[in-house]
Amino acid sequence: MHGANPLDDPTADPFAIAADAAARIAELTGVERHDVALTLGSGWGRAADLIGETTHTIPATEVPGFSKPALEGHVGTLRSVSLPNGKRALVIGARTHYYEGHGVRRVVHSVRTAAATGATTMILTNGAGGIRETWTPGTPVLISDHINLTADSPLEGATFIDLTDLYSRRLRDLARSIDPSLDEGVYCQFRGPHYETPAEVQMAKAIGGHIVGMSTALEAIAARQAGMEILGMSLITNLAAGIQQTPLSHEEVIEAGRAAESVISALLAKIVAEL
Ligand code: 8IG
Repeated sequence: MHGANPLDDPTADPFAIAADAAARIAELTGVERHDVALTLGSGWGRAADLIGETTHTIPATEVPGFSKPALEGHVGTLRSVSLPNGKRALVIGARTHYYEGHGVRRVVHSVRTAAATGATTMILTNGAGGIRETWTPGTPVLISDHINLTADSPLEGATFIDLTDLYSRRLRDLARSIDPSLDEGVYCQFRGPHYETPAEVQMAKAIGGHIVGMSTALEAIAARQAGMEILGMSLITNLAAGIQQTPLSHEEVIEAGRAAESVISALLAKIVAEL
């Protein structure tokens, strides 16, 4: 798709554009319906190869409303994957982050598109900072709940949506049936793209947060609005600022992701096989 993103027209209907995107995916893949969708954040990319057989790889730029990834370490493709259990997965390697400044409609477009393809389960993964000292870099953690610190929402107008059990207890239990050592915690979505100050990390801890990141919460809200069941998982790639004694670096994050990738991707593949 060249030129302007249709989502940048404020009078456009984001759900109509998601329906267009889903129709385009069906046209390019010949797959009428996807059952589950996965957004693979830093460190989780290998899961795309492990969950099943990729039958189609689509550059995100071919699908209405999607844009090129802003960052190294992020992949700009959508994949249709045939799972061993006969289901179909849509793998989203093209996350738009809130900090890119294109607005929340662009951030949640992949989730709305996944729902429009028929997906009823949304798996949201990310790389994130850990507040609990016992979580060394490379630890995967289930997201039990979130605190949205962006002061924004994908919902527009008087759309009141209940967020109790936003991150499905059933799916968390299923994940723990595969790896009983999985811990869980509350994810705080900060706006970014700067990492937190140590004082902000202490604030997050004081208000009940355990994980700090720059994605996922807004996407989860949109997924709930679409009626999907949500599994959230973070890969702790670093301890949050001030919890670890050394400064944070993007290279460190990429490296921790790379080191943990095969282990956590295999874990995620096992979870997907049980859905
Ligand atoms: I990877 O420590 C990763 N993403 N906000 N803080 C925030 N986002 C992150 C961090 C972190 N690590």
